[in-house]
Amino acid sequence: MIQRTLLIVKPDGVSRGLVGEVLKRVEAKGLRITRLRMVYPTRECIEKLYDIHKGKAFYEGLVKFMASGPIVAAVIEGEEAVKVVRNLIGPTNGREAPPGTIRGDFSLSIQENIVHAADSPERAEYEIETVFAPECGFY
Ligand code: FUP
Repeated sequence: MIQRTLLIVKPDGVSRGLVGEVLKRVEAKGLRITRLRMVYPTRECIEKLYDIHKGKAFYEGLVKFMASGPIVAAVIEGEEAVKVVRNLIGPTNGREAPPGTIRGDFSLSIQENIVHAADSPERAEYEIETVFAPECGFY
């Protein structure tokens, strides 16, 4: 089934110059990039993006980190795109993510783990709406 999902290169991925590397892997897999936006997000936009994590111990640090610099958001389309992109990025903790995954190859951190990807088609629609809204930020 053709799906669309949201992939974000986080501030650490952008500042480390990994935007091209991440997008290259998505395209090499055979998925299509159908929208792209670089945005320096407001705190409000990130709070909306991560609404499901509100109240958790790592929430404040996560929001501050995600609003600390520009991010690159991409809408990705293809067969089972949600699962395929989750597999490309790997598990949350970069130290445990297997080599060959984006996090496994480029991160040693749980928080600064280069990328975010939606975990369901419903979340993908919500997150795309959030991050591509003009008021998400500037750039
Ligand atoms: P993931 O879907 O793999 O991005 O992971 P989660 O939805 O569980 O967490 C979202 C983000 O919160 C992670 F990318 C990083 C951050 N996080 C922490 O900083 N500490 C934690 O213990 C768990 C998550």
